[in-house]
Amino acid sequence: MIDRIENMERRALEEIDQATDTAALEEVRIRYMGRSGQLTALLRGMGDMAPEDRPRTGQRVNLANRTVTDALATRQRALQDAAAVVERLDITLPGRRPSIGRKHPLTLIREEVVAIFGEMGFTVADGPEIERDYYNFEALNIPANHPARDTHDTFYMGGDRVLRTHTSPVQIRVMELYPPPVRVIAPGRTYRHENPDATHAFAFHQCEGLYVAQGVSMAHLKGDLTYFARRLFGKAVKVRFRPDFFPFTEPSVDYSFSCVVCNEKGCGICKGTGWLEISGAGMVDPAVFGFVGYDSEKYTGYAFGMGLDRLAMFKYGIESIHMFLENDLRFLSQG
Ligand code: FA5
Repeated sequence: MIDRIENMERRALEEIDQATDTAALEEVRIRYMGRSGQLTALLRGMGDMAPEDRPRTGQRVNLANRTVTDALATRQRALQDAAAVVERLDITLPGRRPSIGRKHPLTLIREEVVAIFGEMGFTVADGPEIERDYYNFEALNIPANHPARDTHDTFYMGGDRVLRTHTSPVQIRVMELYPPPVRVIAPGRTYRHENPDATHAFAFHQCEGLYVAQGVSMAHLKGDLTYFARRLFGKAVKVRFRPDFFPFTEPSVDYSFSCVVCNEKGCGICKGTGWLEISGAGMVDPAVFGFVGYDSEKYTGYAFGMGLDRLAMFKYGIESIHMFLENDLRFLSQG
């Protein structure tokens, strides 16, 4: 009798294991545990058994009953979970492409500017965004009481630290470190207390340029910056140099491009003027050479500081400078 029970239990467990869906499992349950199931019949037959056999056989039947009931429940859960996964995993759906992102327009323009000046022999220099007053102002010939400080109001960080208002302090740092000749550009972020409009932001980007050697003249400055404009925008772009003033250059100019977006007809980007101011520039003031110990009788140099955001606006036809730092993916994923 015990053998019969054990065989039946083994068969039941095997069939439970082989059931591949809940309907097949239900059939197994009915076969063994249903009203006329094989195990049910055994349980029922206990009463007809000889009294001396009843305890042992009864125990074994009860054990088989529990084992099969548990196995049925476990298999039922496993089959239901598997069915749920299959429902969730629709293999007919097209795959999802991972988003790998793309370069920010300011990164693109910086790389292009670095490449063009690189061809012209300029290497890249760097300086801190939290700058000392001395480098941002004093050594650039802007003493504490100079009116030029008004247009360069900034965030004062305590002590003599300021958020740099332009990339020009990198000029001083480079000249302190290296004797002439030097030929560097220095792209980076700059800050000013500014009334924001379409072309002015309180955090923006400049690229400084500095070329000091014997015999550098205004003709080099104009030639190199004209070449740069044509490399970036093609031969059609015109450049304009107008007299300007910076305490650290003499003479000084402002450097503008004819608007390639509207062909000088006037648009939102050039504010209807047909021109876009890109950069300040000029011949390095001998007073600046005095701060870094360069001999101004022997060496001359030109410097410029161009707005990278303005260049990118121009190049990609972007109407507001503020889009660069808003991190709107609809803007950043174009192009
Ligand atoms: C300067 O910052 C000088 N350091 C440039 C310079 C360097 C002159 C070396 C001579 C020699 P300016 O304030 O004009 O100059 O700024 C230079 C350029 O930075 C501007 O032509 C413009 O393109 C950009 N710029 C200035 N202020 C902002 C601003 N708030 N938002 C966006 N771009 C700006």
